[in-house]
Amino acid sequence: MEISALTRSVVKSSHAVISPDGYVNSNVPGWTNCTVNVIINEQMGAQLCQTLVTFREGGRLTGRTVASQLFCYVISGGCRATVEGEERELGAGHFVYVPVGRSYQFGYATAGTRMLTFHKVYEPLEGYDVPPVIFGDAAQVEGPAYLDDPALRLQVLLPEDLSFDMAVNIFTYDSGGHLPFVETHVMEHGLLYLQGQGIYMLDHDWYPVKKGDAIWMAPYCRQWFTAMGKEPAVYIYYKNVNRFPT
Ligand code: UGY
Ligand code: MN
Repeated sequence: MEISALTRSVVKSSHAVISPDGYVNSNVPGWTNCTVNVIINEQMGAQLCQTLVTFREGGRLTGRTVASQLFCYVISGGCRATVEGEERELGAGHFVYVPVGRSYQFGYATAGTRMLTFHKVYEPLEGYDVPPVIFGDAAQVEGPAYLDDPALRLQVLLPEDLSFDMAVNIFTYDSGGHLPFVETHVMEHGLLYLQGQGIYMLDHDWYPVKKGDAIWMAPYCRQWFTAMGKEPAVYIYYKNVNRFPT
């Protein structure tokens, strides 16, 4: 029999690794007939929120963004998104950016559809409008080599425009590919593995990680990753960007 007192999850002040074995569901008003796992949020010291939503038959997310903007990415399955009256069918790899002050609804999902969400309080920038609603498909986003290393490819899903204060990128590492140096930076990350496996170093603790795992990295958490195994390792991650350091 498996020992139920074991987990790979770790929560520290500078980082967290959350493996799915510890999930406990949350009820979110307006989000019905679905399982919601709040994986990262301010309770652990983060300044972003990251959730994983699994739709049941008739599942629906309905609401209006207020202080926080919302980024949704369909991991598997499909659903219909309506943002401020604009309607789109979404499949795996499709994403939607919902700026502040917009109504949204996600519904008509096939049972078992899984969606990742990132939420961040929007910081306006003088001279810039609030960004528009964006619908996209990761398969259509180019993935050039990262820092000239052909083993690493980076897809930037949101426009690199100062009106945005968050970025969401997909990072693909061929097996054996690794970050070229230990990053130490002011930006925060929330991250979910979409494929593969490898070893993440977070503040000099070493973690085996794989598809389904999530990571939170606080500002200045030292970070390095190498991919292992037979297929590329792929993660999607959030980063706060483009604002004056206070
Ligand atoms: O954008 C980044 O900071 C990225 N290179 N960090 C990471 O993957 N841990
Ligand atoms: Mn980084």
